[in-house]
Amino acid sequence: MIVFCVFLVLCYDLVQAQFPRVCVTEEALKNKSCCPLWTDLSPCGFSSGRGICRDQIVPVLGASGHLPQYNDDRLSWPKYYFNHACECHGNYSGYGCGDCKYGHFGEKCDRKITIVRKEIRELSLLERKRFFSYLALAKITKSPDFVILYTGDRHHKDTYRFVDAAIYDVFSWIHYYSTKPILKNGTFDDSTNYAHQGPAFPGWHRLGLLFLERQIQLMTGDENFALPYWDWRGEKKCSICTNAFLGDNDVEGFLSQYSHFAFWKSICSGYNYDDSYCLAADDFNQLERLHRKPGANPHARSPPTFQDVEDTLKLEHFDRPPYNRKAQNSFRNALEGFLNPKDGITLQTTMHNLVHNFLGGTMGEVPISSNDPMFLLHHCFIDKIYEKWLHKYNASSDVYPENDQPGQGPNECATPYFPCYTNKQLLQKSDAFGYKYSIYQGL
Ligand code: KOJ
Ligand code: ZN
Repeated sequence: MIVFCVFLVLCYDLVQAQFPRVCVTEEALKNKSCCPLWTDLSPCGFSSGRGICRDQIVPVLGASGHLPQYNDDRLSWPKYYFNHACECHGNYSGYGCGDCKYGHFGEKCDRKITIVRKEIRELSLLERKRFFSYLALAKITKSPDFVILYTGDRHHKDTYRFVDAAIYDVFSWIHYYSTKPILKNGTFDDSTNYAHQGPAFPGWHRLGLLFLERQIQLMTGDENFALPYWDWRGEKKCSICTNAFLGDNDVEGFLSQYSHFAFWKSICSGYNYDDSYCLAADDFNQLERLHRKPGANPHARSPPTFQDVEDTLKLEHFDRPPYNRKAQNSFRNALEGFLNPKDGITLQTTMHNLVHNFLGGTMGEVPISSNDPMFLLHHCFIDKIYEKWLHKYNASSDVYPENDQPGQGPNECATPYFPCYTNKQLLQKSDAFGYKYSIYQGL
């Protein structure tokens, strides 16, 4: 009993929130309010002109009329947890307006920097070593701002707990949490999720990369830090799966003991039950080491070709009905990899999905794939192709479609990011977020 009480007290202490740490105190959760005090002691830095605490932050629901039947805590994000949040003025941003918009720096957020994301083989030896060192640091540094949620029983909200996590693991958890099946009237629907199989896919992953890149900039003080990408076009095997880069693997698939990520463990791995959120979040011994088996999957022997990328970019419609994995003539569905980019008609595994399957192991398992830093390099390249498409068709927010996918409406918040970025807001060129891509091999 005493042990149990101590456990409860400890848990209580840990109840801080990806959830911003300061917004999951018992009081903040009870009031559903995330308007933290800035150093001037006013909520959202109101007295210093940084922002204001607003209610009714919950976005308009998507086109679907049947949404109220869902009882998923992520639906209409972040409504279940918060209905008061900061609205920041000018270039101020972040959950408490204490940070700057992406691409802006300085006390007043008036210094603009555009960083350049390069192909990993374009980095100098020093830049590459710095990248690996920053990742190592992000894997062992407790996130100062965010905590993660776990539970063994999603039906019972009183079992939900918030715990500390490393900066990299917060990023990884965000992807995990977005992919769990949707709870509808007490049963789980795994035909859809908040980050994939719909028009939110490119913008959702863009925001994830921005989030981690910014967290690393804040952790290191290196404002010029940019994530690298891996241009996998035309590769027959994985050229960066060497110990000087992302790591070799043994016959079982585990990363070589001489590689940078040899002893990384995957958060939320070990179990994948529908009714749990990251069951083993606080049990390090249950977690799997990273593994990969590039080229071993007979259905995914090699990554997409140069022509596949060209063909994907020829699809001019951002997305098409039914706005899911069955969509035809849809740039998004070809890029995500459910659609043959050449004919725009045949449903088959291509592009983004093919690279996940080609690498296999951790990268091939949707809920935990983000634990492998290969995810960053792969998704940066997917984001580069998305960026090419945005420029080619001079596209902006207004082409983001109304659709029925939960959490993927144009005015819904990308789930579970906080503060809110609407899905349509993430359909705009990368200069709005302070970064661009190097030209590499003609792309
Ligand atoms: C892992 C993912 C993903 C797709 C696949 C393969 O994260 O989005 O694996 O389909
Ligand atoms: Zn994903």
